[in-house]
Amino acid sequence: MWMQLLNDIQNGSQKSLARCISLIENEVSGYEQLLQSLPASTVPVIGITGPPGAGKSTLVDALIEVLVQHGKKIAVLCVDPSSPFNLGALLGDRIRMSNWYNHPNVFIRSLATRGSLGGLHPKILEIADLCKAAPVDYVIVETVGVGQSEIEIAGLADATVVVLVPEAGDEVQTMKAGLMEIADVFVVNKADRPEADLFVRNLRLMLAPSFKEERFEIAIVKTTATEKKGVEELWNTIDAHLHSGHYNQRKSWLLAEKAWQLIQRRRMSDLNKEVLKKELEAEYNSGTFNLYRFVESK
Ligand SMILES: Nc1nc2c(ncn2[C@@H]2O[C@H](COP(=O)(O)OP(=O)(O)OP(=O)(O)O)[C@@H](O)[C@H]2O)c(=O)[nH]1
Ligand SMILES: [Mg+2]
Repeated sequence: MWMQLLNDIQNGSQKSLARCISLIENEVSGYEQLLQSLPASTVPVIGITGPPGAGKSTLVDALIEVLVQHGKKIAVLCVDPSSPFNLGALLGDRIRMSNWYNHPNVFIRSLATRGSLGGLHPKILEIADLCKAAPVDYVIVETVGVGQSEIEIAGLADATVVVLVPEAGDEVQTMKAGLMEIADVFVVNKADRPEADLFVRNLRLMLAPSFKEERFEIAIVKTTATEKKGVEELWNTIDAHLHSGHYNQRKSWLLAEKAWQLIQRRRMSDLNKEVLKKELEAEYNSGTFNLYRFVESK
């Protein structure tokens, strides 16, 4: 089943891709072998992040249009932190909001974080890797920038786009350093608001010190996503970043972290607390019980 699925995905079946993502999310037996069979891929991942309501989804929709016009194929993953206020029905609405849901060159999938603490999504790396096996030119991952997720998106993405809005004027000074540090490209969306130009100037001033650290220059692009303004320029900026040859150090960290988790999981896989309890009980009654020798024997 799995190899057939992978084959279908590689041949462009969106249905198989959708099915396979669900199987991975649910850790259906065999998914690990499938992941091991994935060929190496250089499909770039573009991360779009920023505060809630900044216009990320509207912008992604507009970006898709630009890419489709350029003849590109794209997979889009939207990660929504699940909370009691953000139920499945709402997720459904978000998907339906997109004009591109039924386009043959566009695959869109919404993923709920299912309450995993802080992180983006427990299987985001696996799912992004799977999407990269499909015949797509880019994988776009939209995520709300909150806490831990910033580090993950920055490691996952070959280009990280941080979307801000002019209202955040005061907020920007105190904004979580996290979002500022990960940006390869800044977008000031809702540029139809009068404060936009001032905000861009302030942002530029704020970013100035980082030039001294010989960091490559971080681009700032103004967009009005609802009117699709600035979106072509945004794409050119992202594309330029992808071609800049800038190596994303964060990727190594994310991969190391993930490898660490997977190795830990594999090494622990034969350990079962029920069994441990029984073994401990047996030893405990032997009269020579020592917890630390017991652990050493494992
Ligand atoms: N005025 C104006 N409104 C915008 C613009 N872009 C998006 N919006 C509006 O902002 C609201 C939020 O847009 P979304 O695209 O859902 O924002 P988001 O960042 O994806 O939101 P979350 O996924 O909930 O974090 C919507 O009502 C959009 O119509 C813009 O350029 N100008
Ligand atoms: Mg959104």
